[in-house]
This record gives sequence, structure tokens and C-alpha cells, in this order.
Amino acid sequence: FTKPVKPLDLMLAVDELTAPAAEEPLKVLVVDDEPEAAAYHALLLEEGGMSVHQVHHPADALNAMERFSPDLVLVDVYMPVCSGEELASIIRQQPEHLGLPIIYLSSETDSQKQISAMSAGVEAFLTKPVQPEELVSAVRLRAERLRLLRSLMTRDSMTGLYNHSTTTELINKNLAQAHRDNSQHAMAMIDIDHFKQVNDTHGHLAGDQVIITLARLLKSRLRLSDIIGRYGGEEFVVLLKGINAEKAAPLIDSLREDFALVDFHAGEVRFRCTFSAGISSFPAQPSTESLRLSADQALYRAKHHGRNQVVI
Ligand code: GH3
Ligand code: MG
Ligand code: MG
Ligand code: MG
Repeated sequence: FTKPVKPLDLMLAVDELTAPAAEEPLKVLVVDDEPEAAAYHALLLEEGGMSVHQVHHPADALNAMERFSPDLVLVDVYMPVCSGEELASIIRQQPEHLGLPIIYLSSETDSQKQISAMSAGVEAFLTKPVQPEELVSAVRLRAERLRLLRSLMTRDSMTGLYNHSTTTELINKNLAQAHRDNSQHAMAMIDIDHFKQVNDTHGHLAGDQVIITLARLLKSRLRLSDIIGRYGGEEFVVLLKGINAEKAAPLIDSLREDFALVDFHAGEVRFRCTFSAGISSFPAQPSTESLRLSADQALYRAKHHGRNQVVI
């Protein structure tokens, strides 16, 4: 759980931190009434490094989209019951799939029919049989563009952490799940101490470096499943999943100790920084709002009692 990190490591590889999450393969939903065709195209995309889910009935597509959350949908045009065009218009009417790229893949070669099919708002029309490289590159280009767009909308560009609204949304979702399976979570509100003074003394760029370094520390030391958000300027919120406040406090405290040892540089001047944190836990606090309020009150006590400490 607590990988030891040498303070110096935190200063490196900031690019890695701010790059959009590239770990997960691009996800493609293939909708084709012919199982062989679906399997063949899925195979090509998988060979291109993507993760693919296939459905053979258009009626199953929406359900699959919900569960699989694809970065792109590849749709056959001629299918019984519901054509690819009809499916595309249904997808386009759903706000949660706004911007999701759809590509048609069909044996239709009549350009007039292709143009009319594209009016549902799809990105491209590929004709069967498709060149494997053409399929893979057409899909990758558009799926990556969506990934980038999503990342711009949900993440803070300076640190790569979730932005305020996404953090809240994700915590809400996790609490709803925690209510169902009786799990416990802890929340930590983390705020850099005397940060205004850091800016005033060492300049805004040095201040930015402090924020980026703390973000990197949180990312490298917490679990992948934990939710880490930049809540405001120099304020971070973490949802530590599956542990209570008594377990979360020493964990955050060890981060506090390590952060306090990082040497920052502003020209020739070296300086150090600390943070304070307040911890609350679910289900004692049953909502995002009460978790936040309780963690905020604990943070206030930490500040009031001299900063550079973690308080429950
Ligand atoms: P406290 O110990 O009580 O938290 O004091 P503080 O000075 O950290 O708190 P305060 O809220 O007064 O100041 C926060 C400062 O953070 C003010 C703001 O200019 C600065 N800040 C906010 N966002 C950024 C940023 O992205 N970069 C830099 N360099 N500074 C920022
Ligand atoms: Mg068909
Ligand atoms: Mg502060
Ligand atoms: Mg603050």
C-alpha cells in the first residue's frame, strides 16, 4: 500500500503525470448481425491493441454501451429489426453519448446511400471488405480523439488529476455503490500550508511546481482505485476506498512526512512546504456533502493547531 518514494523521484517525470491516462486500451463496440463479420473485425481491432466487445442484435447495443463504455462504436448498416442508421440516431439522442464516435462498416458502395446514412451524425463510412490497416487507423484516430476530449473535460490540465466536478461526481457514484454493498471509505481533504506566502516569496511558477509535486506524490502512493481530485487551487480531495478514518489517517500522515522533505527550487533558493489534512469517513458521514463538511472541519482544526498535521 505504501510504496516508499524518495523525495527526489517526485520531481521527475512530471510529463508522465500530466499525460492523459493511457494505461487502458481503447475500447470499441462492434455491432453486426453477422457473427463472423463481427468476430473478424473484432480480431483486427484486437490485433491493433484495442479491447473489443461484440453484439449481434442492435437491441443489445445500448445495454452493452452502458456496461462497456466504449470509446467508439462500429456499426453495420444493414441489420434486421433496426438498421445501423436507426441505431446511430438513437445513440445520438442520448446526452451521455454525446461526442461518442460512430463508424459505419457496410457493403453499401452507393455513395448517395452512404451520404444519406451519414446524416445520422456518424463520423465515417467504411466499406466491406475493409483493409485491416484502414479499419484500425480510422478507429484509433477517432477513439483517441474522444479520449483526449474526455480527459480535457474531466481532468485538471496542470496536474492531470480529476477536476472539481468530476471528483464530486465520482465520489457520489462510489457512495451509492458503498450504500449497496455496505463498504466503508475515507475522505481526506488536503490543503498546502501558507501557500500564498510560497507564491509571494518564491513566485507563481515555484508554487505551481509544489502543486504538481503534491499531485504526483498522491498519484504514486495511493491505490489506482482511489479517487484523487484537485478540488481547488492548492486543495486536494481523496476518496480512500475500503478503509476507515483510523486506517486512512496514518497513511495520509506518511505522505505528509514525505512531502515535508521534498526540496523545491526557485532559482538559487531552496525551500520546503507542508500540508495539512482533515479526514472523515463513510458511513459515519453518509453523503458526499457531509463527508466533505466533516473533512473540512477536521482540516480547519489541523490548521488551527499549527498546520503540518493530519486530523480526524
Ligand atoms: P493556509 O495555510 O491557511 O492554507 O494558507 P494559504 O496561504 O495556503 O491559503 P490561502 O487560501 O490564503 O491561499 C491559497 C493561495 O493559493 C492563493 C492563490 O493565489 C494560490 N493558488 C491557487 N491556485 C494556484 C495555482 O494554480 N498556482 C499557484 N502558484 N498558486 C495558486
Ligand atoms: Mg448486416
Ligand atoms: Mg492553503
Ligand atoms: Mg486553501
